[in-house]
Amino acid sequence: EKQQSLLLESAARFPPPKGVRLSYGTAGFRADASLLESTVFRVGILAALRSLKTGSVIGLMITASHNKVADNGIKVADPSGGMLTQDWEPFSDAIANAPDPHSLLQLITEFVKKEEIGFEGRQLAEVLLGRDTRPSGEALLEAAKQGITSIIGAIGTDMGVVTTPQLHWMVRARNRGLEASESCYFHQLSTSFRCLMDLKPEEISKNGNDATLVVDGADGVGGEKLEQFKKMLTGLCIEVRNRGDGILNEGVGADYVQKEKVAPRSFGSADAGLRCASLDGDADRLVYFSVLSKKNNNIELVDGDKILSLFALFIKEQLSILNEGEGKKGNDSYQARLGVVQTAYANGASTDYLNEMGLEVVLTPTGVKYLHEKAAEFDIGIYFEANGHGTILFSEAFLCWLETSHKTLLSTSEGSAKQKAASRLLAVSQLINQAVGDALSGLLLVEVILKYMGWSIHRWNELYHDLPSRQLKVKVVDRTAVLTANAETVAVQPIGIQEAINAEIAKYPRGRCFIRPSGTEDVIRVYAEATSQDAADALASSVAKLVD
Ligand code: NG1
Ligand code: ZN
Repeated sequence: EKQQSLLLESAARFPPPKGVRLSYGTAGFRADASLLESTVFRVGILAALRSLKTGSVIGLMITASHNKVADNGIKVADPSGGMLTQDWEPFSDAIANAPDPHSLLQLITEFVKKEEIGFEGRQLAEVLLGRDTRPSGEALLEAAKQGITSIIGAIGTDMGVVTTPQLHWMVRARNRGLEASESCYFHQLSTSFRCLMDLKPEEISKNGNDATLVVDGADGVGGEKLEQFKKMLTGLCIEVRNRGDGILNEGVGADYVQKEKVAPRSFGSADAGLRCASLDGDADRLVYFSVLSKKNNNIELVDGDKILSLFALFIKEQLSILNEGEGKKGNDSYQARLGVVQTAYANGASTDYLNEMGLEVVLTPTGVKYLHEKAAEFDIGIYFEANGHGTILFSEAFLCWLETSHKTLLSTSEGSAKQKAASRLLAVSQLINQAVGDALSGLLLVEVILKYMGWSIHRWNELYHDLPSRQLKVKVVDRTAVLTANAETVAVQPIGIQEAINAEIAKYPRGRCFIRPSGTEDVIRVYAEATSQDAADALASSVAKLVD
């Protein structure tokens, strides 16, 4: 009773915008910030319910990532620190679009019953809240808080301005009984980074790549945090540009750099040859690049696929050091299953390269929620979207084995190659964010591996040569008219469109092309690949015409 009137009363303060339909999409709700108050309020309710249901801390992040500054959005972090379970997405869509407080209350009542959520008001539900640097963030965070507290017994804890991965990390930490503060996050990352730096081969430490890393902060939260964090990092020199003086994501950031393949604002030919990296607006994406000397603004792009390849190479090497000579005995050895997960946007050359390495490569639909889920099936699962979102997941079973054998190695053969390999893998599992893709932790791992290999960014980029590709977006009246299958590589609707696409692909040697509806924007995306840039461009634009 009391609960019902509290919900009705607070919902009345957040009427939904008229004539707008919102959907949870690839990564939570996103729209122009002015449309989002009621949605964010309602997702606050959902988060409180999720916390009651799971008996764990839940996270809410207010961000629109790489989208323009006027947009905003909200993502939910589940108890593990990962994305909200997909089972709850239909409910989130339904409540976001409920026309009035009464229909909202009805949806909630039905759902609470169906999910058997205890509602005595005695349990304590807690939601950690974070936001990026968008000016609309503060008001939206307040709306989310009001949603949370309209469930009796639920509280919202404001973690302030944080990166998306920091918030996910904090949720995971809290649910493991650890302290969830920014300083703990920085401490864990810097300690494991230091450990990996100390474990690099001696002969390499002298001729490695010691030049400064120049980072584009996308004028968002990531640049700010890195500027603060870099003081805690020894052995790595970082210069952060685009730290928030310019407009967020405008001509800057990982999305811009990866899609346009040009240098971001404040980078130019004077930086030619330097090792540079770019974060996105909420610092969950990372790409590297190097400005080419001759033509201004042209870059050599080192994208998520290549970060994935570098990580896979390093992990595979450590695993084979660990397993050396263990094959036949089989007593103490553990055949760790190493797998990599990509989407259809992965450059074909990267998939070939990973296959040649003998790795198991799995393809999933776009969206970290799908990649993460797949990667979690391996002992060590590495996933990356081409756009730079990804991480490495370690299974509990493998970590447990690794810790035990590391202890044994320390007592029997301290300083041996095997002991060092085990230390490195343990440090990687501490450094790389286990909750979600994290540009800051990914950046530190890239840096340490480059040092370990003694590689420059150019040497790294030479791992394989990207096939020329082109991405286009086509504005359509109804993007839901396109339905896909086989990890989005085939369009099954509208009927006949795939045949027409195939006919275009057939005109180009090594041509590959697919279309899919975006989950974050009102567009159909077209991706094409071929042996020359002209061919990739032509293939993309002829398929874009089919969609239009
Ligand atoms: P959509 O709009 O569904 O293509 C985009 C990215 C995803 C993912 C999400 C969430 C591409 C082609 N798509 O999704 O990979 O990062 O945004 O941010 O880059
Ligand atoms: Zn992002």
